[in-house]
Amino acid sequence: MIKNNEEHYDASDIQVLEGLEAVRKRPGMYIGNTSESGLHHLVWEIVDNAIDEALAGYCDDIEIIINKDNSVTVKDDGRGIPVGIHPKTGISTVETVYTVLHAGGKFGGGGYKVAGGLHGVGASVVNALSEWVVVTVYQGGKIYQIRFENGGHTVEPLKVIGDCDINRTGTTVTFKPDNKIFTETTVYKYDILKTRVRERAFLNKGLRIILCDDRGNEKKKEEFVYEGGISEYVKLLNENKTPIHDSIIYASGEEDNISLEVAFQYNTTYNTSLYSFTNNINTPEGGTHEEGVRRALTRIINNYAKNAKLLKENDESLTAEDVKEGLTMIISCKHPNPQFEGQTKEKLGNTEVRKIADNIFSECFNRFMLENPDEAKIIVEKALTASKARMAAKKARELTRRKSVLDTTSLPGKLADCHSKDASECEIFIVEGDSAGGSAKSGRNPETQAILPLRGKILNVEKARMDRILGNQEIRSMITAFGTGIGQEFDISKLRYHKIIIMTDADVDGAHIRILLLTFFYRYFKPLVEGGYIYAAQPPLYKIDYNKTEKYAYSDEEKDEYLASLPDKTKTPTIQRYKGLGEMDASQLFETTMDIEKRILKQVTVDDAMRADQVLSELMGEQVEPRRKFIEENAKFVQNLDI
Ligand code: 1YM
Repeated sequence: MIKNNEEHYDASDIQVLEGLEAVRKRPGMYIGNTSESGLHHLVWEIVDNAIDEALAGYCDDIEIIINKDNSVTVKDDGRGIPVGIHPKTGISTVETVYTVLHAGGKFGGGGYKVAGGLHGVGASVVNALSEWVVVTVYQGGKIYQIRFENGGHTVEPLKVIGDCDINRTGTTVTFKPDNKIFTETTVYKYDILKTRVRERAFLNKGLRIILCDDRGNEKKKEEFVYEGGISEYVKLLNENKTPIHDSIIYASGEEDNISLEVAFQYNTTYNTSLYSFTNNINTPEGGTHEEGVRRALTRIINNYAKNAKLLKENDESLTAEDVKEGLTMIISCKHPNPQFEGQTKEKLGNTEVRKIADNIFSECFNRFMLENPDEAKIIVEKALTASKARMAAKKARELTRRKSVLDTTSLPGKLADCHSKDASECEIFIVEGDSAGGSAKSGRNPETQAILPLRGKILNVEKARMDRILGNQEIRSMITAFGTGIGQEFDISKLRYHKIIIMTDADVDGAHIRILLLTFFYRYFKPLVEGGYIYAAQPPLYKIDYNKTEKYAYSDEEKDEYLASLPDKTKTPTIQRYKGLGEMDASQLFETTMDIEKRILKQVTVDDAMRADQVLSELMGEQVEPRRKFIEENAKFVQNLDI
């Protein structure tokens, strides 16, 4: 009954393979890239099919196993992918789902559902990019299996391989990513999978996902299930912050088949951690679900403030900016037909959602405010304080602008600027300390390299508002030197250097200054971080003199390797450990750390904005304990600059 590809190789099969071949030719179009994130993307495509089955109400448990050979197994206890012949393709539905591009749930025509990602195209994409895939289906008391190899070629068509309990149903998929496609790495990282697994468990209240790592001697196994859903997520995000009220406020509802859930709580910080999702997919650029909720949040807090006379008749209304200070919020929307917009398709575009989100959220939040006057007052007062600070910052900005401190025409005195005006070839070194700054100034290539020395530690922007930040001299120097302006005036086209290079000592203090700078850049110059303009210089840790040759080592391993490679140790090498940049003279500093030909630069990247936000608020925020833990664990030189 089930068609065997090898026996009946016809035109439609050729078409099928051409489809998968297209995926192999341009994998980036389907999974973003073929580096680490693309590799992990494969797992989500399979897991999301299982989650869809859970959302449809047929599946409770999902298990993900990283196997010893770095293949991944995903199991669910849903209905099992249909095994019958598909009317359009004439082959089993399982095989169709795994070999026909753009198949997925939709092609059944059965008004499919709330999946995100590739909307069911995923299975065939994973198959196309795998060395082999085995799909097992438990259905009607039988166990079916099919095997694909070498980018989606069916080598063993679907057949019954045994019997099972009639009540047992589900799908098990194992795939091994093809190392001809994933040339950079085929090794799965437990922590990357864990973050996303946990996120999906939060977003789907009650869903149980088990994650196992069968590699290594000690097997790992964790279970993720959150009966409290996104409210528990907010609780976790605020774990290292100090909430200003007890409740995690929760709103939910459904209108026209579109459902919305919101959970939030305010904390004492000045930052906003707002994450929105549509069909379990993160929408970092926001969209109509976010707009609706923000609009309602601002309106309700304003109305409450006016009614309670916390805001006087003639007072300026609270703005959306004011009510988001210290806000931790998750918005999760489920939509049968989401339209994603924007350059990276990370913004929800459906216009009808704005009103629906506003309605659902305002009804629930209004009720909360009326029923909990104590908490309502705390929330309003937080927004009022933010509003006052905003006005003070505006004044400070106007004042400083008049004094032309933020005016790019008068550069800070400490800046040794470069001659070139072509930003694309210009770089600025932000240097710790005046003495290293001096060496850098005399050692640099003045044509393209500018030096800005910083005195001492810069302000921790995580713990200060805009008005104080603008009052800080070191920060003002940077803003002026960069040329872009800050806040609403930010204009990336005015950036004066396409490389902003942090150059600090290779010690704990240096690491601290670097993280202070990164926090500042991330919070106030995010486009510079996202655009890849921020770098960290890597000065050497050791100078080794041996037999009249000098060698610089940038890590302990490199030093040890070099020492081990020395042929004759009758001569003793002299090892100098550099404690600070200031120990190098101008030419050494240039040669080891600044010379375009020889230096090592690390570009600062943000793979995961949400994690970066968490790490920064943990590290730089109010609570001391997480910071102490981090410094203890990272007291050496922080090697990995991905924040
Ligand atoms: C470990 C991966 O793929 N589970 C899964 C997939 C499907 C179904 C159940 C399913 C869906 C439907 C009906 C339906 C899929 N089916 C299809 C298609 N787990 C995993 N579990 N019956 C079963 O959507 O109507 C695509 S995915 F297209 F065949 F319906």
